[in-house]
Amino acid sequence: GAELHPGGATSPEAHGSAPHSDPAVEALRQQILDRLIYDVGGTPKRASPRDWFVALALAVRDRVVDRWRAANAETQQRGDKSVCYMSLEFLVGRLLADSLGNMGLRDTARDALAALGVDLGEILEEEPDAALGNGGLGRLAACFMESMASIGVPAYGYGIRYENGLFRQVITDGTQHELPEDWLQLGNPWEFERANLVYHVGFGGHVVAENGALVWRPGETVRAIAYDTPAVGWQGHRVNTLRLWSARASDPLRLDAFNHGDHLGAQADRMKAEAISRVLYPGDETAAGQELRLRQEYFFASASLQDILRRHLSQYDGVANLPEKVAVQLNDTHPAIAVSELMRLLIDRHGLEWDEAWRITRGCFSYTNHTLMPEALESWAVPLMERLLPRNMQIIYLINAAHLDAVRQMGGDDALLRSVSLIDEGNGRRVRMGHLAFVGSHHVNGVSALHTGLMRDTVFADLNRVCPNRIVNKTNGITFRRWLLRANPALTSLLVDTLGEGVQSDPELLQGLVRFADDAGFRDRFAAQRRTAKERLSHVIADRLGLAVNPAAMFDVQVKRIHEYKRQLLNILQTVALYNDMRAQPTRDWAPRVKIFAGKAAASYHEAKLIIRLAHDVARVVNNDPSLRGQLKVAFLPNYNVSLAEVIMPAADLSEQISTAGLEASGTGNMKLALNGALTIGTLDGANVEIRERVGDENIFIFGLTAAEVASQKRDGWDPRAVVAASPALSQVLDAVANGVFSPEEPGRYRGLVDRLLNHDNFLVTADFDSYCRKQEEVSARWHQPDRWWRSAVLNTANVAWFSSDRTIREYAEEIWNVAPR
Ligand code: T68
Repeated sequence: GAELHPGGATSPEAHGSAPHSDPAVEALRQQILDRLIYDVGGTPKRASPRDWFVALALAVRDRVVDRWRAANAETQQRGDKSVCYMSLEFLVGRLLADSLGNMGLRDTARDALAALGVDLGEILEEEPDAALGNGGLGRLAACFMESMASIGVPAYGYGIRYENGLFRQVITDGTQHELPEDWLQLGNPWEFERANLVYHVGFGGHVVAENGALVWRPGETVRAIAYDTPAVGWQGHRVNTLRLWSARASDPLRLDAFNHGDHLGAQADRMKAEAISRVLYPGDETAAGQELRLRQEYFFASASLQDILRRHLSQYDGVANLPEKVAVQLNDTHPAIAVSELMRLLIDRHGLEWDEAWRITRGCFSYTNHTLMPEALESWAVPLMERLLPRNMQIIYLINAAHLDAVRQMGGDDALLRSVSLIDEGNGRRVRMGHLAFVGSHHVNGVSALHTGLMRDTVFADLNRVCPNRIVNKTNGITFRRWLLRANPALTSLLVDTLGEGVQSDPELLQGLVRFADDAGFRDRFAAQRRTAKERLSHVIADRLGLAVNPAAMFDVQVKRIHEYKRQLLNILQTVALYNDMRAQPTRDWAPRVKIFAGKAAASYHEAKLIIRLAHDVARVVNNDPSLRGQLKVAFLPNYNVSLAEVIMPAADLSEQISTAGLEASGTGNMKLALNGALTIGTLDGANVEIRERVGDENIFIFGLTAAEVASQKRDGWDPRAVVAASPALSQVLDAVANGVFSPEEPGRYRGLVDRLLNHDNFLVTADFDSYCRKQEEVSARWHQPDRWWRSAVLNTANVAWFSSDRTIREYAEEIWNVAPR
């Protein structure tokens, strides 16, 4: 029936079952057909694009599983040490293109589907994004999983299988609305439910003394069920496991209540238990302050540690050698409760003495810090911890007592003791999770050189004195397989033609491009490949926004979570200034620009949501002003996620990395953009500093206050009003915004926003404004000299190989985990 063909990916005549002449293609074609018929329950004639997606994914998964079993068997048999990467977020995105690419099956799959009358490109679009993360922290975990498999580090990723990932962002009249993300609605072909891998996680209740030992009697028990997804490395050499926990109630139903007619009440306990894995906490850089969040953290930390101990004891006689066999990385403090939980399991369940348990615990853990912003440093109220996790709270007190004793032995005074204590006595009593993670780990790392330095000098300065040499730097990286080879096939083919196939496996070969930077012919080819990507993005902008943009214009891109410290506002204000200038001098030879924004704001973050609104209000005015003759366009693309990023990164000419110096721990979008040939305009913040070192000062646009200058300006006090008064351009921009030029239907909409800038300006937007605008003029001038522009672009791609997450993982493996990649 024609009505069963809504997607139209297939043409009914083309389901020929004639064998393909290439045996590899034929084998896959047959496998896809089998999966379609026996697993999806479809027929080629009636299959929807979604059905084909599932059939292909299952066919690919079969092949992955063979490698997976082999890798696990080998690790077990050799007794190799493995890494357990504990993270509340894994922002993996889509998996089909990644698996095909890493398994070397892309062309085979394309041909096998073509033989079935189906277009691979269309099928790839059927896969929903696994949006199990907020932003950089979650995406980093996903890149690390891919790199660990690629370079042969045996690893498990441990996290939560959220039924609803990060919310779907819908913009109506410039306002963000959050809708639930339902990625599992149609099932998930990648995962295996492990019904036999179930652990019990307790909450509440009491600690009682029994036969001289303390025993925790939880008031409530939730079951954690494992779902495994294979993480395929480059060329399929190794396949690791992403193990995500789903929460199930111990008693699904109170049958007596149900039979008495209380149908909802009978399920209340179940709803409460299962809420743990219902939604990803959509907070970015803000403390949660929510009991459910703490339940999530403990739930996955406990289940993961029970799993690690079970696996270890199935192979070894005891736990004494655990640190030689397992390295547990805490991705931020979200899993930090694992420190006291491992102590609890070792002492209460496995009968160890305190000192031995502590030796093992500290031998296993290491902790990555991703932010120094005070409001983002996690802490939990002591009364909440006592109620929800009474035994863990006791253990935390004991850890703290030993820790403070040691500090006293070193001659620490009261101020030092207060500052390094796991309990903050200043704001009610709260457990400092960063301190717990720090004290319980053998290494603590920052994610860029600048950030690590600031850790040592500011937030962790006292702990660093007490535990010297524990803090190390591990500058972030990205997987080039996804962010170059897959996202940018056009540029990749040019790189392969120029540098050879090897560049796909060894990013250091990108260095070979340096000598082509002065080759005009090569620069033209480089620009031409990027033009392909820009046309693709132009289509997306036209489709989603109904906005026509000129692919020959400079694509000026800022894509990331919306946050005041990331200063999308600075970018928007500069856009307004440029708009004013263009209107004042309509005949000048302006560098045509498309300002592209994308990003989500936390649902309760009013200031961030207002910034989204302002971007839309400015876009409406600018995009509809005929006097600009199309020289400036503003596009805010809704619902930024990994797959949208894969379209944007290859198409950007200018990468905006303009956070207040000292506040962006690293950034990873900056690396993706530079790798694809965008020039960066940025502050000396996070990894921008290291990008500059590699691409060279003349190929990056640095502006603004340094982290040290920001700190001293804040310390000395400053007056944003004086700064504004001294800048005619900024005064004009702020007047326009404050007086409703962009919001005539509600002239006061941005009064508060402008007042905040004039009175506080916590993120130094006004302080950096003039310096930013001057730098943007340099950017425009460079754009007018295409030879120079494309030379710089080529040198960006050529010089950022170091930001491969393979490099980052090798450093972790050698300096923190003590595991040998194979
Ligand atoms: C990011 N952090 C950093 N946090 O902001 C970024 N936070 O500089 C860095 O490159 C990246 O981590 C990787 O190191 C985040 O993304 C969160 O998403 C987050 C989520 C929940 C609570 C707090």
